Amino acid sequence: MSADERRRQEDNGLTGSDTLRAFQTARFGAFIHYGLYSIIGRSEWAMYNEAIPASEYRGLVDDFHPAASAPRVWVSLARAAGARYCVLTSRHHEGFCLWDSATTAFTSKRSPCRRDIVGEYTEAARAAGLMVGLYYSLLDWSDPAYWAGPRREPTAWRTFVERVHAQVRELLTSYGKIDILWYDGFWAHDNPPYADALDASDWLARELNAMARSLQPGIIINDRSGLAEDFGTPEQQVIEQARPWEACMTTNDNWGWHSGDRNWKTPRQLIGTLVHSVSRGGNLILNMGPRADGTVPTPARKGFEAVGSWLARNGRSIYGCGKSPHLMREALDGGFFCNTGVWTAGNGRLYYHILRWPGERFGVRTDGVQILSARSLPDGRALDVDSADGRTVFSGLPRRPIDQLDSVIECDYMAEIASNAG
Ligand code: FHN
Repeated sequence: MSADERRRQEDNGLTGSDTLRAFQTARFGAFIHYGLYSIIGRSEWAMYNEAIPASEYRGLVDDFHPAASAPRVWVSLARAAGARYCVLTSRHHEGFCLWDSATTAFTSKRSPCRRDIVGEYTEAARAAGLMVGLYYSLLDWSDPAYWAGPRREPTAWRTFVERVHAQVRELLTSYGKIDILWYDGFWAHDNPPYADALDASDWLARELNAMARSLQPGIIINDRSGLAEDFGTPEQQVIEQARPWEACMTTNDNWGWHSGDRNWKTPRQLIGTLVHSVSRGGNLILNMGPRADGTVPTPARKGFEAVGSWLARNGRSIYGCGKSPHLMREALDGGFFCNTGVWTAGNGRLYYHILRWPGERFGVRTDGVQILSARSLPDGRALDVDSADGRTVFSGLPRRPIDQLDSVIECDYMAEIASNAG
């Protein structure tokens, strides 16, 4: 990474390794929850929620037939949505491995389709120029040692954890450069998900992550192995953290395919969540839960495409942007209850995201900055600006919204030197 690029990122408040900066610059990713549970079609928790015995659940392997193009379709949808990275569930809580693991026969490669889905996915993602992420569930409902736990069956637990380490090693040595390791499921079975029975030492997480970093020096790791590592992962809500973070969100109410779940988020909700995440200095990873054959449900696909067409017009107000160091209050007030909009900041500019159309002229509090000039995106049409003493009035806007979902005003500004007269 060039010194200029580094300096520009520092100006944008980005810190850490090159991958962490690229992750923060990317701001938007796609999550893919796919496994045997997609065959049942009652979410990724069907095995647990329906108390399906592992022996019976294994039978689903015979029905595992993803369409030949499935991983490429997921990746191209992520790309069309404007996502800059993606994360696939290589193994979810059911324990089924979507790669050619030598540690178990419970894999896609040993299923009738004989396919290495992780291999196909990482190849497609890299070819599409996306950062490559792998989700890995530490817990495994198909293994009795997980249910027994380390206190009752210490020997079986050790073998269980050894296999976890061996599988992570396979994922990080067989598929080229992996940028993001997204752990999940580090809790004990008896009171998921608020596990206090297990901690990082039960998973030998320190050793595991040291191994991951030695195998993949540029990798970034999330906070779900019992250790904080590189970034936080608030789930299903936008919660700001004082370090790099990424909100993870479903497109309906489930991560894995659920044929009865029609509670699809609207494009406005999806873009609103993205903008709110960035206005508070975080990322958003949006999930798709493909069906058994790997196809993506139409409402989810349309949601991703709507975000993509909005980003195609307004991307520079998101990529490389974050929280305004000046206009924090707006960001704080900006929750879903903001009156007109929220600010993002980056690349030396401020971006006002109008989420509720105010009409041809409106004001906004701008303590600490003076807006020098402004234009609407994507057409670059100049707007009239009157900015002084912490108040900015924009005028010359059209009567109707420029964009139904989020109209962006790009601003050049000057930070006012706080006078210590007060
Ligand atoms: O139990 C999982 C769930 O199935 C899904 O994978 C989410 C994604 O962040 N994580 C866990 C719930 O916190």
